[in-house]
Amino acid sequence: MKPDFDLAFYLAERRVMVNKALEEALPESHEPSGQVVEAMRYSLFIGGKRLRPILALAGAEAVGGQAEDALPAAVALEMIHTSSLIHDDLPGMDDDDLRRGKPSNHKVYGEGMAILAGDGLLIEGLVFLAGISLSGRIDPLRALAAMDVVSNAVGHRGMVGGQAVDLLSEGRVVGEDVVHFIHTHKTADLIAAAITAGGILGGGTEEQIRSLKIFGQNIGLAFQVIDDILDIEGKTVDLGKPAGSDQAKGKATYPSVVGMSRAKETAADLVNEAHLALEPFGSEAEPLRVIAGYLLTRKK
Ligand code: GRG
Repeated sequence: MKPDFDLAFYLAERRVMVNKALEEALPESHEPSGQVVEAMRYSLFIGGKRLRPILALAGAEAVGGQAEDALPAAVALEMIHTSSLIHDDLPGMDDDDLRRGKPSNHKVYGEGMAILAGDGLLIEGLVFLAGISLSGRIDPLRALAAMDVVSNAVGHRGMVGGQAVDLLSEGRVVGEDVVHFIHTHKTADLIAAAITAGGILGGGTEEQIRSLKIFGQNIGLAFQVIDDILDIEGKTVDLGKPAGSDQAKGKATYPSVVGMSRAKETAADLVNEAHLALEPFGSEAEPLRVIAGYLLTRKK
């Protein structure tokens, strides 16, 4: 690790960049439909670590590109991620009242408007991805490839599929293979897509993009395993969502299937694998290396 790399400073600076781009991307609306935009903005701006957009920017930098090359994709990723959080909290899904430390979207705007806010953010994310091709700044084939990577990670081959198996597994005894499937698709696919899309938009070679994908799949899975661990060992005030809710709902998680100590070992092994994937990269990939290490110690 570069001794002078300050992760807290890097993350804070990147959050400012992402939040400014999000504010420009989704301003308040005074149209008759303004309330759905208000609901979209509510969940987008009440908090959030901005992990996926920051990873996209870091992916572009890792291959020698500019963070700005990946900024519209970063905006899209945060919108899509936030849409999934809104839908995840709905009574028909996880039925959670708290998200990002504030009442869930449907608790403020009602179920119908929350469904629309999620739909609106999902589609707006795709609008931003399509806009990359149209901007003329990026090679259109690379822009299309980034859109392909992200949209595949969100649909039934990715997040939607993982969430479906998550729902089907609630209250049932399942094996490690099923939890692995859920976590890979519900969470890791979008995280891997963020880093891969960043690499594509930053001008990475095929080999670099392949390595970034492996890195992303490993830290994405580690992220969800740690999320499971934090649900047991973390505090609601840090998490911004109710601690202990996985157990209360009979969710399939790593600690429930392999035990807490193996879950922790698994997370550490995955982060090691992720670091190995970055071996061919130089100091440009330092932010990704340091973020991977930070995931193991995060409290929220
Ligand atoms: C495509 C709209 C849409 C829905 C797909 C509801 C659903 C189907 C999927 C839910 C996926 C989901 C919520 C997975 C959990 C991923 C996860 C660990 C979220 C928490 O991410 P953090 O900690 O949250 O990065 P912040 O708030 O910091 O952004």
